[in-house]
Amino acid sequence: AQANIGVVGLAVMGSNLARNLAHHGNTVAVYNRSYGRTETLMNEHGDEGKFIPAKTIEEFVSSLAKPRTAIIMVKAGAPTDAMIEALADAMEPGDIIVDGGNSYFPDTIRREKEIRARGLHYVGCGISGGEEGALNGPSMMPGGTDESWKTLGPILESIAAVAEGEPCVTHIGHDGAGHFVKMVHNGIEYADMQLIGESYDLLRRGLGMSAEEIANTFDEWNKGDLDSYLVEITAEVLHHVDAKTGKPFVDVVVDHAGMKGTGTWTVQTALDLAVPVTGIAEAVFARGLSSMEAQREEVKSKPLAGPDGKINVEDKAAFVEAVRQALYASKIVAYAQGFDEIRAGAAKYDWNIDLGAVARIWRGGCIIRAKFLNRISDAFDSGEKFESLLQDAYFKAAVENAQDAWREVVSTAARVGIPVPAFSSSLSYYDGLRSDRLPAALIQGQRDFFGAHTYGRVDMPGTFHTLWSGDRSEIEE
Ligand code: NBP
Repeated sequence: AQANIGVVGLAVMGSNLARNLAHHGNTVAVYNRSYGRTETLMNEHGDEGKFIPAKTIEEFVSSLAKPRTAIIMVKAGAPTDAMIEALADAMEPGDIIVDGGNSYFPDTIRREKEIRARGLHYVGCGISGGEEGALNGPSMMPGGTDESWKTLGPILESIAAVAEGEPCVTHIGHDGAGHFVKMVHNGIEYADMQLIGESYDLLRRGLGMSAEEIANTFDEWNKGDLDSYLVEITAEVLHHVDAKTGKPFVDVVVDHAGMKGTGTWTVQTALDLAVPVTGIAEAVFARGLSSMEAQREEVKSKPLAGPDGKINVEDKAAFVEAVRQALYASKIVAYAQGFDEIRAGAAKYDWNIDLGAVARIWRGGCIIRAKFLNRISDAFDSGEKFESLLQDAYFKAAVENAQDAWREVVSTAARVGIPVPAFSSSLSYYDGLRSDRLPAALIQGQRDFFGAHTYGRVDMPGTFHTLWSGDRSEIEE
């Protein structure tokens, strides 16, 4: 029997994806650079479905039915390039190469062009959900040609997570669109995690609640508007007790947050597109600050003065509720910003991206899956016209209702000295958007003064410059 799909790279992600494909009736050709991994997969899981193991790339390609479709799940960067090259050499025009790794979307755009020139299809496909998702149903964001989607779509739909009866996969757009959207997904994930972290800090350091009490609070929050995978696992992490010391697990973990680059890419790309993704940027910077070991060590020996972080409130429960509301409002802003970035990327790279569909495929399988994504897809699908998600009736009301609590939390945090960069930058963004006049007018004046950069006037069309070093009369450019 010939395989209808192949997987190249059988480390944790690839082998789980191959098993998921086999569980859903696909015949899966499998290949790994070192045959040991292929043998392990066959020995441990070979009886779970139909696999065709291959020792060489040529054997792998010849076991695939046409159009041959292969998903690459190897280390990002040079290994991915090497496998693409090997597959393209062995395949024929019309065949489909899928990169399921976390590739940087400009690389995907470049590779797609090169592979297309050789008559093959190249699909950059973002896959979210980690190991568990790969095995039991990820959320997938494929790019590539419409023609490749005809073959690949049904295969991916067979293994995707299902949310409200719909598979969590859609054809995002051409060339790098899928990896672009996956990148922004990860950026939003950074913001969401940072916001949850700030909430925890306010409750733990600020209110003096125990890890267990906060775990219970997150369990409660997970039943309402904040119902999401990240809030759920936050509660689990906080409930967990370290077996070695009997202390809360969170207290024995070194407080340096790691990162692999997708958050940084999201912010770099947003800077290029001039889209203010402040929540995501602050989340990336906060991870950076946490890992500035030398500076933080220096402060331990030579403290920088400030308040002690204790929040003294009479009604603790009311403050906990205020934090919940601040978290929800800030989260709405972070998602609104993420979707702004997707919209701007689509405009720049000429992708036709259905934002409602993006929200729908994020409802299951992926790390940012959350009930609230239904609200986002409803907003985009409603046909209502808005530039910012914050103008959608539901989100507008949600943020307006939460804003007193949000302001209270941000000002309290500033007063007692607890850092809330994502909460406060999201609030500033909201106020920036609300402002009738911004100090950008003054900045235009400064720019015109030192660099003759010109400015527009509020009362007439045109471009103007003031002769600052002359008689200060105004000239029209
Ligand atoms: P790794 O990223 O750890 O890569 C290991 C695989 O790459 C092995 O199959 C290895 O083959 C292969 N490989 C390497 Br390394 N260099 C190679 C080369 N020059 N030629 C051919 N194969 C090579 O695996 P992973 O954690 O399963 O992730 C796979 C992809 O999925 C990555 O791009 C990752 O970013 C992405 N991803 C991971 C997650 C996650 O939760 N882990 C989630 C979403 C996406 P060998 O066995 O012969 O060494």
